[in-house]
Amino acid sequence: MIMKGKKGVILGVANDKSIAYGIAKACAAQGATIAFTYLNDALKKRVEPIALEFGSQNLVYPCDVSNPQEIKDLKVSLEKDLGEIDFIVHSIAFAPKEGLTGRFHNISKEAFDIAMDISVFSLIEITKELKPLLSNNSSILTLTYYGGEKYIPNYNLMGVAKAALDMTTKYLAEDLGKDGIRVNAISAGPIKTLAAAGIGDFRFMLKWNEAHSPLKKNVTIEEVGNSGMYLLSDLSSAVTGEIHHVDSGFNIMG
Ligand code: 0WD
Repeated sequence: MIMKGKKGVILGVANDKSIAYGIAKACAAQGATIAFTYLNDALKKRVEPIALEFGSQNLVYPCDVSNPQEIKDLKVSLEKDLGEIDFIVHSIAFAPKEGLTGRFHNISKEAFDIAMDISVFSLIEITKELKPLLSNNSSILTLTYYGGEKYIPNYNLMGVAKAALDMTTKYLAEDLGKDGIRVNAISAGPIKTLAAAGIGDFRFMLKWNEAHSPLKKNVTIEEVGNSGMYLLSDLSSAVTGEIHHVDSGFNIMG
């Protein structure tokens, strides 16, 4: 029971295909207490049964990260219901459709601002608001993708956002290390989820990854979940600022 006694919050479960669900499953199996958030009422109906599955039916809160007040309210709820927490999972990203298809130079400022706000700045804001609750042996985890390191067809605006998220992870890690807070990212290989459905020709991405990775397979949310659990647990107590690839090794290929 590696996570026994650890309490935390997971943001970004949309359904049981979400990467955040895989992380919750791995953490719950190792004894963690997990609070969940949902984006809106439509997703609330999906997240509540998932919370129940992990015995967290009283730990489900709304949080649209584009609304600063909802992040502040989340802090108040977590403080009341959990007190001190040991981990945060940020598994959230969004870009308007125009940012994930077509010619890159046509992206509007409005789309750019939305993608950066929801996919990058939210990690900083959540960290700032929830920091008073974090123990001095805690861990923050976000989810990124290789399209922030190298060109990937159609990933476009989200690639720029992930590059910013990768550096945000590193600057946060340096800043928060002195407070006993580690900050890491998992760079997951492509997985068919709701968010992935928005990316043009995603099926090709899956096939390409499978064919060109050393392990010759795509990754599952269980595999990302297990690696996530490691980064949230004391097993990774000397690891921070890391972009940990869980991608069947795809990123090493030339
Ligand atoms: O191939 C993939 N699926 C990969 C995903 C490969 C590598 C990384 N990732 C990343 C994504 O970019 C994202 O950061 O993993 C993270 C989780 O994505 P996911 O598990 O693939 O997708 P999904 O199950 O859709 O969860 C993302 C959720 C949203 O779902 P929808 O589909 O409704 O956008 O992020 C949440 C929402 O639940 N989200 C928000 N949460 C709070 N406030 C907001 C928001 N404003 N916007 C989206």
